[in-house]
Amino acid sequence: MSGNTDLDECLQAALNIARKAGKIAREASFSIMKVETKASSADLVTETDKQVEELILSELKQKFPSHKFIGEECTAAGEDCQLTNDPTWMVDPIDGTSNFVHGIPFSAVSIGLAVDKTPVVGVVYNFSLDQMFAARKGGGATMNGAPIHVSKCTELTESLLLSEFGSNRPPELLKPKVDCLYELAVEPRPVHGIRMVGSAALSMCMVASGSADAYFEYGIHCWDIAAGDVIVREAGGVTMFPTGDPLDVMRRGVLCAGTQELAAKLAPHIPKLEYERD
Ligand code: LIP
Repeated sequence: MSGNTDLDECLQAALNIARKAGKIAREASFSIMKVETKASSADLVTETDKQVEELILSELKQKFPSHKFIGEECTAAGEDCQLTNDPTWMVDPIDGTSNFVHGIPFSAVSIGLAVDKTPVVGVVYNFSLDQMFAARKGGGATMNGAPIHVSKCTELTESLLLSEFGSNRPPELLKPKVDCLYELAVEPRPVHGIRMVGSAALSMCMVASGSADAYFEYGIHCWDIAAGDVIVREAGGVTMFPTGDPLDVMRRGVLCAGTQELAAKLAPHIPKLEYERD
């Protein structure tokens, strides 16, 4: 329980809805898509994003009528995006829409629930690979029902990192990100590697399951990271704002890592950027 919220009931509902939503997205991935752009020419949306979000929100609203809801596509269409202390669901119907559009099987339905502004339930479903990541506060994190754990890596020179440029790329935002990746990758003390996998939610799940050691990104939104936040923490990892400040899901940035030591070594390399809040 978290206050009056039954977290097991919420997790079970999120799992059922994510599976149903993922089936629709997986089937749509084999058809011709109508692709539109949103805030920039690299910020994509398809009919399936909208259809899947409608399904997820209507099912959640029916089951939890007293809760609040934030959805990526409703927000893009002008609906309010406000996080209060009330139980609030944050939904990204297809996180990794560019991958989805280009046929890369690495996109996910992401459903998170926050209470008192902190994520307490998270489900991330890679519907192409049929990988269901899930966690609730105090219950550990799982992938397809089996426990997952972060890596124990504490050294940048032994780490595999994930990051992204994001879809909004004016020179003043892109340049510091490119410079930061250069500094981390260049000899004589390079990291093992830096990958861009195209989905914030799945990047966080890769950290949670130990295949990546840390992930950071600016410009993402609360619906990209709410579910991943609780999954990483329940898998034993740490989450924060990229500067090392406590995580605020509305502040448009995240750094997560398997260990606090690695996060502390990585944070000073990341530029200090501030986006307009969600
Ligand atoms: C995506 C994020 C990704 C980011 C993209 C985009 P979407 O979410 O998961 O990390 O780099 O720009 O925001 O738009 O596919 O749901």
